[in-house]
Amino acid sequence: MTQSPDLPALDVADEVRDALADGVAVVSLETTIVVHGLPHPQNLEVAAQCEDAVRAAGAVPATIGLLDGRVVVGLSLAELERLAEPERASAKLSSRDLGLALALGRDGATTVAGTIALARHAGIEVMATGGLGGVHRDAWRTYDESNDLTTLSRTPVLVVASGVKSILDVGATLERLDTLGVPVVGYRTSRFPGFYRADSGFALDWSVEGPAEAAAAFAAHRGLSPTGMLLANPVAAEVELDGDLHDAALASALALAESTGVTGKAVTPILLGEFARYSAGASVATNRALVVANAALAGAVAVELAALRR
Ligand code: PSU
Ligand code: MN
Repeated sequence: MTQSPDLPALDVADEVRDALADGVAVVSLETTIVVHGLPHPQNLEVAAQCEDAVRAAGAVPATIGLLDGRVVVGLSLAELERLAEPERASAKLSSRDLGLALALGRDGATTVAGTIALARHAGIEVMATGGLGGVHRDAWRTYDESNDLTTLSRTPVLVVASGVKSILDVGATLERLDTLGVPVVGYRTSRFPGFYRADSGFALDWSVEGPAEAAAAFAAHRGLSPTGMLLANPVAAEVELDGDLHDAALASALALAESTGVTGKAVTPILLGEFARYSAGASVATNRALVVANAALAGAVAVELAALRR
């Protein structure tokens, strides 16, 4: 096989490389949630719990980020801790930023878009996260729509997420995914999950009842389309954020973003931070639980996908 001379060298951890060579299931994990999405030290605890959940399902975790001028696929927890050090000021890297950050030797955490772009190069077909980026509420004016959507539309990776956060325009996000040809499949639900809440208020056309069905759906989709797929896994009822608390925290976060006038990639971290502050950490507890559950589900689906290939 001839490789493009411009294809960046990926620093793939031995365990991940062996798994890929042997057809063992691998799940990629993003790092923006660790570096820019969750407060310290819960961020590192969650990262470790996600890796454990992937392993418990029988798959190998591959946490992705740029560290010391290398694209690392399979960061160790020690490396992840370094990446998250505040002094390092690791950048938030979407797919368009990867080449620049690599060439200029920057450190960076990858978003869903950045992670799936690199996962695809590494040959990893499943990724887990908390929430997908989406269309922001004022996108009609700001054009602020996450690159997660367009990158998912041209990257054949299955993303497991609990929908998108209510800080976004959920309906517009679903419409954009439709336009982009990305299937959205509920996991044991016909309602689109609302991240902190199990039901965002929007219905889904498709649902699957287990990991084997999810794997079969993605395998069939991939044979017919170049896009990725979103497997939408609702947060468990026991850890859902209270409905009234959710609505009040949302109002406060939106007001803060409006009054500070932030734009671009700083918007999502500001909204998430205010949500956590307002809910006195309740939103962080919910966030933790759902991310780990998504890693477990991604592991189970990756195992089924690996079995289909054999
Ligand atoms: N949604 C969350 N938590 C997060 C993110 C999204 O609930 O941490 C992160 C993810 O890494 C996602 C990124 O890919 O934010 C989207 O950022 P932007 O809207 O700037 O594309
Ligand atoms: Mn944006």
